[in-house]
Amino acid sequence: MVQTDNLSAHIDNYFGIDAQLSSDEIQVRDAVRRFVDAKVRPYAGQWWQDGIFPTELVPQLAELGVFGPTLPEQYGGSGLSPIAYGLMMQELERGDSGLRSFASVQSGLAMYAIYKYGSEDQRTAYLPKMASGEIIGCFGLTEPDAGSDPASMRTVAKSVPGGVRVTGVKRWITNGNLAQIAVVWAKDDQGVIRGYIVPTNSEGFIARHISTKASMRMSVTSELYLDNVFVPEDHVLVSSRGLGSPLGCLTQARYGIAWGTVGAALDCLNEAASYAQTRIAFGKPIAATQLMQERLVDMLSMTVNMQLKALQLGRLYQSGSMRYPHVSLTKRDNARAALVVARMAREILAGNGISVDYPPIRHMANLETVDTYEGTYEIHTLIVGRDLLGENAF
Ligand code: TGC
Ligand code: FAD
Repeated sequence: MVQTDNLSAHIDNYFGIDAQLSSDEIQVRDAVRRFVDAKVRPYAGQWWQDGIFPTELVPQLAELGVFGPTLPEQYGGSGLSPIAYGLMMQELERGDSGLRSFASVQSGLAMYAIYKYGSEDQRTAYLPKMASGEIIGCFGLTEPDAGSDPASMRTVAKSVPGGVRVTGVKRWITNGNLAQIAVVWAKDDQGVIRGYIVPTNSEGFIARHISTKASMRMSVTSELYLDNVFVPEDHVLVSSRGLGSPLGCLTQARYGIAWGTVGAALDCLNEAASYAQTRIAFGKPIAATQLMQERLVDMLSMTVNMQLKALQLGRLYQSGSMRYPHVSLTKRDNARAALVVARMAREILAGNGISVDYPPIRHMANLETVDTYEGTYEIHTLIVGRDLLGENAF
């Protein structure tokens, strides 16, 4: 029998993934893992139950370089490889999807929007402070009546002398009540979607915390109300134009989710396997029963598939040949597979499995959101279907 102490290493590296990573990538991954093991995993169940995001960890997360890891150092980034970024997300989500979400929104959505579509002045004004966690950002695309189909958004930015006035409602916005700035997407006078950097202390801006979630309880999710909020001209994301701009940001964050979900699956598999080795029923460990072995091998198989797909996606990214349908396929499949693995882990822990004293049910509830946000399973199916068959079936 593999001893419980070695079990995690045995499972994590079952298909020899470590040999495919550079020493820098392993170093980055292990640093985030040590942090999550020491500062997050022991408390995650309680934070989740209480609906608390541990904001005191933000400076330490910044120190680890998780905000803007792939951005150039001149903007406070770490200039890391896409695979190193993915591994960071994996380790954060091993702790909790809400922790990874915080970093995804800060880096992949808010910082990336400013980096990609902002002016040089906007980059230098915001990105270094966002990398250090001094400024928190959120990303407002979804509305109460426009989720999967963001082109139907109603939020408008009307031209006025010196800038625009933004009016509308954004719903389900991660970090909304923590953020100092919101990247808000709205239609201009010509009906073109553009991005606006909106300080959250602007007159007419209100963030309302959504407290009824039974998923992602460690993450802060909000509704943003913008009532005629004045946004000066120099806060418009200069090169943003059309739906492709916010969707370009989503590609970055979806890439992070494709990796993050591997971490949630690994945590569930590790927990279930070690539980099965020590839980006695009918005079022997449940790991010694054929049915439990089949279940754990199925979980391992799904997790290995997730790892390999994330790694190949990272290689495509690194070589410049990643296209957004590749990201959709991986986000779709890995989020769904992680959800299945988490449910199976919950079953193996049985009665104990329904308690947040153990991670599987927390991951399972979180992964319902992960399967939905950044494009639902169905939307990613249709994105890939269109790419495969050349027919738009939305
Ligand atoms: P469509 O005609 O397909 O596209 C419009 C333009 O955008 C381009 N494009 C993309 N570019 C980059 N990355 C992508 N993923 C892109 N997808 C499309 C496309 O080439 C086109 O460019 P151009 O130059 O031809 O104009 O637009 P559509 O209206 O048919 O809709 C497409 C659809 C359904 C795929 C899209 O609207 C979609 O992805 N819907 C899902 C919405 C979504 O994912 N929302 C996420 C909100 S943010 C969030 O959930 C954060 S959670 C964060 C966390 O906590 O981790
Ligand atoms: P709908 O669009 O109403 O979809 C309802 C159902 O219909 C889904 O099952 C969908 O797959 C299906 N459907 C829709 N169209 C089709 C079709 N053509 N064919 C087949 N099926 C279809 N958004 C942000 O902008 N920023 C954030 O930070 C953010 N964070 C989030 C955090 C959490 C905790 C959650 C839950 C959501 C967050 N979202 C955020 C919003 C998220 O991206 C949306 O919930 C998601 O895109 C789906 O939109 P919807 O909920 O309006 O579902």
